[in-house]
Amino acid sequence: MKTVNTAHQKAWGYLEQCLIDKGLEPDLMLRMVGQIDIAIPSWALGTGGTRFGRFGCGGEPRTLAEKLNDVAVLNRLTRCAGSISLHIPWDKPSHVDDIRDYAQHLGIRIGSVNSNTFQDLGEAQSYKFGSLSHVNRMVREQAVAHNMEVVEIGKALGAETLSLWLADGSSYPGQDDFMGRLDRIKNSLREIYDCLPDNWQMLIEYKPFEPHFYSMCIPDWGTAWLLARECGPRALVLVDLGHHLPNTNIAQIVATLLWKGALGGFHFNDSKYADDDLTVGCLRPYDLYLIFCELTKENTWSTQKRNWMIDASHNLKDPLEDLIQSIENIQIALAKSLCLDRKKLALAQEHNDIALCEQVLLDAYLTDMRPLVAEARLRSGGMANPLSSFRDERIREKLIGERGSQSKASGL
Ligand SMILES: [Mn+2]
Repeated sequence: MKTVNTAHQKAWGYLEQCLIDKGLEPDLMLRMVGQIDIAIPSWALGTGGTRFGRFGCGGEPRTLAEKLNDVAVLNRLTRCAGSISLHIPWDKPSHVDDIRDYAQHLGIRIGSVNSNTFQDLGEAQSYKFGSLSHVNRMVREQAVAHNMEVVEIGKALGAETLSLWLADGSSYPGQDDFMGRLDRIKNSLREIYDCLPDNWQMLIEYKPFEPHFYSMCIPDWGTAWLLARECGPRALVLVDLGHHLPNTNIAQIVATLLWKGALGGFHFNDSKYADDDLTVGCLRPYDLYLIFCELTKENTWSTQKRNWMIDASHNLKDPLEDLIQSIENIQIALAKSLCLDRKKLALAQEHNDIALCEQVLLDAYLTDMRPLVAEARLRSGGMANPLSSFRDERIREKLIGERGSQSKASGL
């Protein structure tokens, strides 16, 4: 342990001096990196699966209380995972007060509550052909009522954000009427929005494909923003990194949404082909960095309430290890973006000096910011290397001992 600390002190001392020499403020950077609050979704705490199968890792949380325990472990190690996002009804608590008190006891907040109208769970009306945009009024009413129930549960738990992703769409041309569907979805969203408490936000998530392949009701950020505008100022757009067609320039989308004050939050993950839900930054760390360069531009970072969340599915890796890696990669991308010499970049842009523009971006990107991320964590009481600590403390083995090797939470 002593060697690790000495090595860290050396690396941090060197980096700190480099940052000062560049005219940056290491203390401010430490605060910004240390204070990012990344919500953990309840559904990412257990092993996910594919349409072919699921291979559990054991010791997975079986109840909402156990999910809270797992988030508390992540937060103890990283000090920036202090909230959990819930999916209703998967996480519908039988005793709301108990869960609220237990979360408080663990120092965990309820980040956002997510409604579920993409599967039938015993309701009177089926969501097979849609929910908030369904042609049948009774289905729409059921879906609206479900969202209102989610808000009620969220209120009781202290949440302040409703996240909506709709599976509504069509797989064949002519199956549905585009404009009629937009009208119906707008009316349903308005009904939900009008019932939100004043301090709540409604986040509208988009996705161009899946489960439908001809059209999705809310396929892109533009449609999400148009619908949000129909509702009111507390309706905003949620960007899920995996919800884009391959090679989409997400940094540009983020900039456009920031320009309009329309960005409500993020679902972080990474992907090779589609909505692969892989570890954040495992494949395209440079793209993630470019997104953070937009997010941390002057006057936009920290001026708005943001909902940062990891939305990933862990099929092969230990879910907690995967989440630790995702958190680390988000913090590294953030830290790198804070190294960007924006004055130099602006000047190079003014002169159309493309090579220099790219060089300035790369200078920041290629700076090894891991010592700063570790230092930020140490200063807030976390671990320099959370993944090593997770393994050294044999946390998974202990969880398997407590919960068994076959445990699996509902809805995962
Ligand atoms: Mn998502």
